[in-house]
Amino acid sequence: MNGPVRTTCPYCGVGCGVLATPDGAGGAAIAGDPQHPANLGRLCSKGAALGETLDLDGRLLEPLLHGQPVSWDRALDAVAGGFASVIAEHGPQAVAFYVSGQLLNEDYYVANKLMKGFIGSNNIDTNSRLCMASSVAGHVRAFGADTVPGCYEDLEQCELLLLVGSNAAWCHPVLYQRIRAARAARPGLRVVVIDPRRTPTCDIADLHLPLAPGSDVALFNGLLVALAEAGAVDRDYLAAHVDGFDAALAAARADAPDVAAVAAACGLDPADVQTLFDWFTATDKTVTVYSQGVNQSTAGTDKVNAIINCHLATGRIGRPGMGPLSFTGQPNAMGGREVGGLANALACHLDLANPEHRAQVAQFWGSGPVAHAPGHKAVDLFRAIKAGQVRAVWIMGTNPLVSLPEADRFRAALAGCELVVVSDCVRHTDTTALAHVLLPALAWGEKSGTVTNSERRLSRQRAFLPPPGLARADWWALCEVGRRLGHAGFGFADEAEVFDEYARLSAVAGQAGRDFDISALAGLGRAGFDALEPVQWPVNATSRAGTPRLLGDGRFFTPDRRGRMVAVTQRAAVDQPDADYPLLLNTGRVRDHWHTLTRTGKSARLSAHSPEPRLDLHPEDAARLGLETGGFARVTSRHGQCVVRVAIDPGQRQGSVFLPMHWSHAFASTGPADALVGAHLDPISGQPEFKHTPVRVQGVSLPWRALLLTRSELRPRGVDYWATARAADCWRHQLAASRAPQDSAAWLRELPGVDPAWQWLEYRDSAGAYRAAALHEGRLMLALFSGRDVDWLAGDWLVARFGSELAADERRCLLAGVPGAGGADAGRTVCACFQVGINTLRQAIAEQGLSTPEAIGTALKAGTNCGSCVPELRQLLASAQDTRAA
Ligand SMILES: Nc1nc2c(c(=O)[nH]1)N[C@H]1C(S)=C(S)[C@@H](COP(=O)(O)OP(=O)(O)OC[C@H]3O[C@@H](n4cnc5c(=O)[nH]c(N)nc54)[C@H](O)[C@@H]3O)O[C@H]1N2
Ligand SMILES: Nc1nc2c(c(=O)[nH]1)N[C@H]1C(S)=C(S)[C@@H](COP(=O)(O)OP(=O)(O)OC[C@H]3O[C@@H](n4cnc5c(=O)[nH]c(N)nc54)[C@H](O)[C@@H]3O)O[C@H]1N2
Ligand code: SF4
Ligand SMILES: [Mo]
Repeated sequence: MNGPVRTTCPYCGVGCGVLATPDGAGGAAIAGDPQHPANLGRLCSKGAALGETLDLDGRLLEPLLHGQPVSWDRALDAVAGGFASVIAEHGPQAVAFYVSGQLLNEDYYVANKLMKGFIGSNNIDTNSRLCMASSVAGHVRAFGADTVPGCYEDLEQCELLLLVGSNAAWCHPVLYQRIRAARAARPGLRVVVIDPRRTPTCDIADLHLPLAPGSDVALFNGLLVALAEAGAVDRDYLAAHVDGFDAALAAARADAPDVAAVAAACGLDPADVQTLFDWFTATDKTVTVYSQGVNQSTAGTDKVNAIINCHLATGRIGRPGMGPLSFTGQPNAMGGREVGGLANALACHLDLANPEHRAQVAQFWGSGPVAHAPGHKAVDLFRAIKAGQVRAVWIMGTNPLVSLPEADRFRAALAGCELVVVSDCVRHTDTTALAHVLLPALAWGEKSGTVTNSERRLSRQRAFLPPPGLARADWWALCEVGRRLGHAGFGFADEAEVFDEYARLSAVAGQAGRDFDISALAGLGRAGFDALEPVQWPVNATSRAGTPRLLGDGRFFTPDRRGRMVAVTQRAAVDQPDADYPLLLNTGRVRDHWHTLTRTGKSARLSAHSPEPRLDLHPEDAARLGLETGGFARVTSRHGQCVVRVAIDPGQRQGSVFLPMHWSHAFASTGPADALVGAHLDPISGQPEFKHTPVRVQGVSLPWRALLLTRSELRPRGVDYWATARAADCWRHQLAASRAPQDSAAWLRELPGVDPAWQWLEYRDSAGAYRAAALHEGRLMLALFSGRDVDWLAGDWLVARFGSELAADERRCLLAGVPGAGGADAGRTVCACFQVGINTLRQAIAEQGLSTPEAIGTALKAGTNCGSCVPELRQLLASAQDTRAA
């Protein structure tokens, strides 16, 4: 047994330190790193389950050319040859890279250098365009650079914390836990959540403002007016450091003159608006956190500046416990911004529009001139592919056919592209299906390099597993293609050398007066790189230990070093509901899944919390549409449609429905939520509007329901609806159809991977129920429960039967549809760490009279490890109380 390797979690932008202890058999024990400043030992449910995602099932382990295994040499020759011929015929603008915030800084750096320096086009963009672009654009407008002023400690040191368009309880859980702990220790810390939905994050909120979708600019403009009227504006600070106050205030006044106007524009209770304004006015130590409810909007950049305006006007920026703080999404969303992975950015926060900066970078690289025109931004890049302007694309570390708006339209575009290269760790995704060349990448645990989190902290991801099969690092594949294209400057021996060059280039940026400067990390050598401790940039000659906060001295990164307030006006979203599409589709995340399910979908524990996609809607909308929890609806937008399970959720805002972004064609017949979402972009940042799609929702009758469990993975067919989730030792499929298969027994035997020669047990009744189980060598291979009365969530006891050989009495119980002795159905998992189901919880609450999450913890352990389920425990307690009261 080896000792623990200190590394960093590959999921969200919190960037938690992880201790991984390899077990010598391809797995590892996972624990939080008590010494990492981001998490101080904590992990959330996803981080804690990392050990379950390390196996090689479904991995891409060799290069494929048109689906056939080939050597790396042949695959790389094909990539380089294909790119070279397109460039020769159509010029460098006809090729592109589409990369990802899940790459390491070293991968990102090399990709950017190859495209911008040597291929000579700026056609490299990243999925961070879908994620952080509005924050970047807002920062640049206000600060002159993409500067994140604050740090995580500010969340604990403030007295007022606004969470705007952030469901941190589920999406940045360890920061949420830190806030919760700080609030418990210091009841003076007030929390306000600004989100159209009542999310689990509201569990710690002193005030929740369920604003009308897209109305954030009006709210913060109203706040600016209120600050001015209350005399809370810091005139001395503005005079010394910031321009634009008068224009910003005038725009705000025109928009949101008083509380009544704000309440009307935002659909809020005026008293709640007043409370927010009073608290903000009275509290110096205020932090405003924002995330995708702000960024993913056609007014995203304006929303960011409306928020920053209020901090600039009060001088609350870059000081302990004060400032705007955008939570980054992916593990290296921040790093991608730093290396210049966006089509309109240059490396190291140098300015692409500045000819001197471009010349300095080209000189450092020894490359040809860097093109001055920005490249295609994500959505425009896929439009350019559709239009035949971009003919060769290399997609790396992202699954755009699930995550881009108008996903189905772009699927058709990619299908028509001359050369599609995809680097991924996973063999089958919606995007790898269209690759001409597939390159096997190292996954977390195997790859090595650095990532940067939401507070500008660089941490090492360290390898603790050997590279499997022929998988190689992404930076290596990029270098090999660079060399094959005949370019010097790609002879890096390892990732430490890449990092060293990156750190040296940042010295050029530092000397040019830019904020990003990690020059003190140049010259570390391999050993120093391996020993690198987490550190916040800038880290240079004057701040060798790193920099927790920036901008506190009132010096910004504009040419005159003054900050800018930006006049912004509330704008209606481009696509508005109408009689045909009367509801608004909001999309986002669930607690235990990550993006397109390629990783969390491997974990039974994580899949148990949300085993299938579901459409959440408000009880009154549901009643009007005649929909019930567990039923089905067709959701139709101007771009696409899907059939999905329905769940009634009083936390939805009336008129809004919510669908998670995670499910792809690989996991459910529903397909990606993004097939429905229109590609409307923020005019400044180019970020798409993911949270504001007009839709129509209609009930669909699928009375035939089935729960199918299979030992091996399969994609059910011949039904109207299916969703597949990993379970312990089997796969679990929820099925539904408008009517039963004509011959259920035959249909079942014809499913892929099912062997009619297995030993079959079958049961039919007069009401149309059909149940079947198939055994092979004493083991359960498949079980099906179908009929009108099948509870769509039941079956945990049946799943457990796949774990061992079946005893004779268990065989009898199988088709009875009830658990055998000692096996109550725990129901859908609520606590992922201790596998506590909703039925178990409800029963214990009722029978033992439990009334607090702590009492539940004592009785069942639920909620006592990562704490991610505590908001749901509280909801269960509240609904139990309602039941008792009724
Ligand atoms: N569990 C989990 N965690 C994750 C991820 C994951 O896939 N799964 N992904 C990571 C990534 S890449 C990202 S970017 C982050 C995203 O983290 P978040 O931004 O916190 O997550 P989302 O669910 O996308 O959206 C946040 C909230 O915005 C609200 N919202 C919608 N419209 C509006 C509006 O007009 N105004 C306001 N104020 N709010 C609005 C939504 O109701 C939603 O609750 O999460 C990261 N963490
Ligand atoms: N409707 C809707 N759509 C959205 C959003 C939303 O809120 N609503 N959110 C948007 C946001 S914020 C984001 S960040 C995107 C995320 O969307 P994507 O980036 O498309 O989603 P992932 O599933 O994370 O895709 C990452 C892929 O890279 C692979 N991978 C992981 N690590 C590596 C590596 O080191 N190298 C290589 N080569 N491959 C690797 C994984 O196997 C996976 O296939 O989705 C966006 N789309
Ligand atoms: S909070 Fe984010 S970084 Fe930390 S363990 Fe959870 S997913 Fe990983
Ligand atoms: Mo993201």
